[in-house]
Amino acid sequence: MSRAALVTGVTGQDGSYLSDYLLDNDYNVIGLHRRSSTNSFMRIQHLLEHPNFKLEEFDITDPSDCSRILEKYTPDEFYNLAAQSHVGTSFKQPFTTFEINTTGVINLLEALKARSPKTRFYQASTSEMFGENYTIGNDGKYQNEDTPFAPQSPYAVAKLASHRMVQIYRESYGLYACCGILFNHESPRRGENFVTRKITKYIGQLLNGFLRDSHYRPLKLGNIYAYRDWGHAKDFVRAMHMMLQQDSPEDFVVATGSTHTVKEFLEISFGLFNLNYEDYLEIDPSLYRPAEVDYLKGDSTRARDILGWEPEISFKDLVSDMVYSDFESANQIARHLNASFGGPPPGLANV
Ligand code: NAP
Ligand code: F7E
Repeated sequence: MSRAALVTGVTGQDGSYLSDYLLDNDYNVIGLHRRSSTNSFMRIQHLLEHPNFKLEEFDITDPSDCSRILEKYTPDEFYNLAAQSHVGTSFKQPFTTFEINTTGVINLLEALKARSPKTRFYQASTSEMFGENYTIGNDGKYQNEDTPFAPQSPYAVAKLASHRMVQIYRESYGLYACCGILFNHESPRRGENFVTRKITKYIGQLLNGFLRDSHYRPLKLGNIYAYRDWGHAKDFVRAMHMMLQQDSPEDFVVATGSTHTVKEFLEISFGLFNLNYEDYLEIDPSLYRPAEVDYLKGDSTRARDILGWEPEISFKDLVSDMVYSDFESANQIARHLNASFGGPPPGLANV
């Protein structure tokens, strides 16, 4: 019989890829999304007619909604991917960030305990919890399950609080609940205000004539010297699923083990078209964060040994997947404008 999985954050990057993956593996997927006055289904448009996919309105900040949904479905697996996931925004909206990323998780844990204690629960924890901390080994600096946490943004503190709450509910009430400490993962479905997608979207617009002449604007970024361990979201959702298939629940670091600066991402992505990013970049100090995480490089030896997880998509392939996808999207819009208006794209600054 097919297993049932509930996925919060289904309209987000990971929720959409995880749904694809679970449906390919014969699950019934119930995607939980918050009500919106506009269409937020862009990333799951292709799933809306799938016979094993269903949507339910849901808000993690409402405890009664968490109880209702778990009582209604008592699913085999529950993936909590809902979050205010932007680190920069968390400095401006610390209360909202806590409400969603911490209180919301407690709402779910309480509902699981009362309504569906046999459900296997996955929590989306993050490498941001390490903050400035790292361990020094033979291959230099890295973070793994033994590296102490030192969060330095409201986002990271909120995620660390929920991370610990999941462990407490696991240890105190015997829930099958675990946390994936995931390092950055990106894709063509990445939100447009994360640095990788901001860069690739800019390149797509530039190459398709949207930034010509009086419509030119530079690419404005903040700190380009931060190191991130960037993987592909498609690889990372497989690890989430693997974590819920173990005999007993455990937390795992999931990372590629390679790290690159934002500057390297710029060099490689612009370099694919023989462009020099320095001709387009403007550093905007207003985009610096009040506190920055300078260096992330994950060691996922435990995930590789115990789960058998390996990333399959390299950093270079990730960058080109994102760049060519944004090139193609901008190109389609340009072609449509050409066909409709009989001329070149009218230099829209922000399509
Ligand atoms: P994302 O694209 O920003 O998606 C976040 C999702 O959460 C969206 O579907 C959003 O819905 C939903 N959401 C926000 N507030 C909600 C609420 N009150 N009730 C119900 N749903 C709500 O994030 P992502 O990149 O897919 O990341 C998935 C999870 O992994 C997040 O928890 C994130 O913090 C964590 N994480 C991500 C990374 C990464 O590199 N991507 C790394 C480590 C951990 P709307 O569409 O309505 O906004
Ligand atoms: O920033 C720098 C910025 O916002 C990466 C989330 O998924 O991964 C993500 O958090 C780096 C930082 O991702 C801009 O200062 C420079 O050093 O793409 P980001 P993040 O903060 O690493 C973790 C693991 C999560 O859990 C989060 O949910 O790039 N940077 N200039 C910029 N960043 C942004 N967003 N915009 C800029 O203009």
